[in-house]
Amino acid sequence: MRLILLGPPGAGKGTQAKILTEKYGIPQLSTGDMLRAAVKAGTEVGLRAKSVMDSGGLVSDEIVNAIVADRVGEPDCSKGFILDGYPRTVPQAKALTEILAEKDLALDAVVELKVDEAALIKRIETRVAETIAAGGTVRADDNPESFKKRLVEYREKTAPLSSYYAGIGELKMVDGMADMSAVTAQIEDVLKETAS
Ligand code: B4P
Repeated sequence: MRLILLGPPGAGKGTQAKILTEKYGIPQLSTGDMLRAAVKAGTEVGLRAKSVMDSGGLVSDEIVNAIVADRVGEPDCSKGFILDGYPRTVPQAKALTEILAEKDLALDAVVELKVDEAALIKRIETRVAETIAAGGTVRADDNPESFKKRLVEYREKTAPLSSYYAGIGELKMVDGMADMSAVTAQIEDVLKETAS
C-alpha cells in the first residue's frame, strides 16, 4: 500500500499516519519529522531548513525531493509506505511521480483530510497547552505567527494539489473534523475501495 495523506497544517496527517503504520506494518514517511531530525542532528540539510521551518515557510522542493527519493528506496518501504506531509507543492507531486516511476511503483490512494481553519488553530493551541503542561518542548513553528504563515503557505502552495490529484482521478476526501478513530475508519474505507 502506497498512500499519500494531504491536508492543511494540523489536519492530523501525522496522527493518522502513526495509527495506520501500526495497523498495516508499513512505515510513516513524514518529511516534517525527517526535517526536524536533520535540524536536531545539525546536518547541512538541517542547517538550511531550520529558519524556514521555524518561520512557518516551506523548505525547498530540491531538499525535500532528495530526502524522499532516498527514503523510499530503503528496504522497509518495499511493502509500501504512508507519505505524511509530502508532496506539499505541485512540483513535489511531479517529482514524486518520477521517483516512483524509476522504481516501477505507483500510488494506491491520495487522501485529503478536510478540516476548517478555526479547528486547526484550536488543535495547535491545544497541542501547545498540553506540551507545556507535560513539561515538554513546544515546536518552534507552533507559535501564532508561524502558524498563520503555515496556513498562508498551505493556501498558496499546497491546496492546488487537490485539483492536481482530482484532475488525474486519484483524490479521495475524508472528513478530518471527526474524532481520530472516525477519521481512521474513513481512510480505511477508502483503502478498501481502492483495493477492490
Ligand atoms: P509537518 O510536520 O508535516 O506538520 P503539520 O502539517 O503542521 O501537521 P499534521 O497535519 O501532521 O498535524 P498533526 O497530526 O501533528 O510540517 C512541519 C514543517 O516542516 C512545515 O511547516 C515545513 O516547514 C516543513 N515541511 C514538511 N514537509 C515539507 C515538504 N514536503 N516541503 C516543504 N517543507 C516541508 O495534528 C496536529 C494536532 O491536532 C495534534 O495535536 C493532534 O493531537 C491533533 N489532532 C489530530 N487529529 C485530530 C482529530 N481528529 N481531532 C482532534 N484533534 C486532532
